[in-house]
Amino acid sequence: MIDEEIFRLMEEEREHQNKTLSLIASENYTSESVMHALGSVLTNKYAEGVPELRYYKGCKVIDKIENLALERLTRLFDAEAGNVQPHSGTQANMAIYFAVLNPKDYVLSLSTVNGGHLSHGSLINFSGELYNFVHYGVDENGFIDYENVEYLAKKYRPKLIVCGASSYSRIIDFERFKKIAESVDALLMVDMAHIAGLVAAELHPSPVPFADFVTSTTQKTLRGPRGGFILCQKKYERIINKAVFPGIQGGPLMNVIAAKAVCFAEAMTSEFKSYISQVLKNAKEMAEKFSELKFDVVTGGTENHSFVLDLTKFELDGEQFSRMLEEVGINVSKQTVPNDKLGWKQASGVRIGTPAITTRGFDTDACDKLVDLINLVVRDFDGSKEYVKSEVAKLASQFPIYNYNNKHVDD
Ligand code: DSN
Repeated sequence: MIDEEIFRLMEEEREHQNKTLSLIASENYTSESVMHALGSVLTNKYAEGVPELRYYKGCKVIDKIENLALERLTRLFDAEAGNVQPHSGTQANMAIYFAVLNPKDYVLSLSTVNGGHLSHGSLINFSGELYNFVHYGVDENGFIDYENVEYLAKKYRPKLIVCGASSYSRIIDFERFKKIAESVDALLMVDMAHIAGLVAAELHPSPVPFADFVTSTTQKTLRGPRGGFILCQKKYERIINKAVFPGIQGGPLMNVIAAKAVCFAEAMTSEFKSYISQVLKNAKEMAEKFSELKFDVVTGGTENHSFVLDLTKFELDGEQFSRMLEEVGINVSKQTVPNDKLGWKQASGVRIGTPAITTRGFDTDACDKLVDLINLVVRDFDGSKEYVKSEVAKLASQFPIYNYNNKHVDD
C-alpha cells in the first residue's frame, strides 16, 4: 500500500526545500546514497549491544555494517575509539554525562544565550536539571572569555568541562581548554556537531588530540543522516559503550548507522574537502558583505561556516526578522546575541550558515546576491517583498538541490 497522504506531504516538502533557500547553519542536504541507506531493509533488524556481542541473533551482516561505520569514523577523525549508535547529538552528550557524572556534579559549559547547546546544561533540558552546570560566557565582542573559564574552573572544580557550540563563529582553542581542564583534574568534552565537517576536511583544528570525549551529529556540515556519534580514547571505550546501551538507548537504528558509514566515506573524498573550502569562503564573503552594508556581525566576522547578525540597530528582533525572511523564501534561525536581554523567544539576532546553500552550488557571487536581497528586506520590507521573493525563487531554481555529485562511494 502506498500511503498517499504522507507521500503527497513528502512531495510537498521536497518542493518546499527546492523552492526556498536555507541559511540555517545546522541544515544540509544529504546525498542519495545516504538516503538509500536510510530507507533500506536495515530498519527491520534489532541489534542491541555492540558488534559480536548482541542480545538478538541474526546480526552477522549488521555487525559488518556497524564495524565498517566505526572503522571509517575513527579513520576519518584519527581517533582511538568511537560509538556510532547515538540517535542524535543530544543522546551522544547524554551518554558522556551518564558515563562520567553523578547527579549534582559540577560541569562547566558555554551558556545557551551565548551560543551553547540546550544539552550543555540549559535549565529547560535534562542536563540542567540533573547536573550542576556553571556557565562561562563571552566578552563584549562575542569571543569566549578564557580567563572567565579559568576562573570558574578554579572556583567550582567541575568534574567535566564542555566546549563546542551551536552558535560560535570563531575557532575554539581546544588546547587551552585542555590545559584548564588538567589544572583542575576535570575531564574535557568537545561537542563538535557544528564543525564536524570542517574538522573532517582538515580545514579546522581537530579537538581529538585534546579532548577525553568528542561528540557530534552527522547531519550538519558533515552532510550525513540525522544522528550522533562519540569519539574517545581507547581507555574510555567500554564505559561509553555501556552508557549508550543499555544506559540511555535501546536498539540502535541500523539503517541510520549504515547511512553514517556512507557519510564518513563521502567525507574522506577530495570533493568533500573542496565543498567545505567553499562553505568557508561563502561564510566569510557573506559576513564581510553584511559588514560593508552596515550590519552588526557578532565578533566582526567568521572563521567557520556561520555567523550571527545583531539586529538591534534595525529595531527588529530575530523572531520578526526570520518571519519576514520566511515570507520571501529564505529560512534562518533566530539567535540570541552575546549577553542578550531579549531571551530566546525573541532573540536579538539571526544565525546565518552556508553549508546548505553551498551544497546547492552557491559561489561567492551568488552569496553576494543573497546578501543584497536580505539587505532589501531589512531596509524596506513592504516595498521590496515581491521583488525579493521572485529573485529568491530564481536563485533557488538556478541552484537546485540535487545538482551535486551523487556518486556511490566506491564508484
Ligand atoms: N538545533 C541545532 C542547531 O540548530 O544548532 C543544534 O543541535
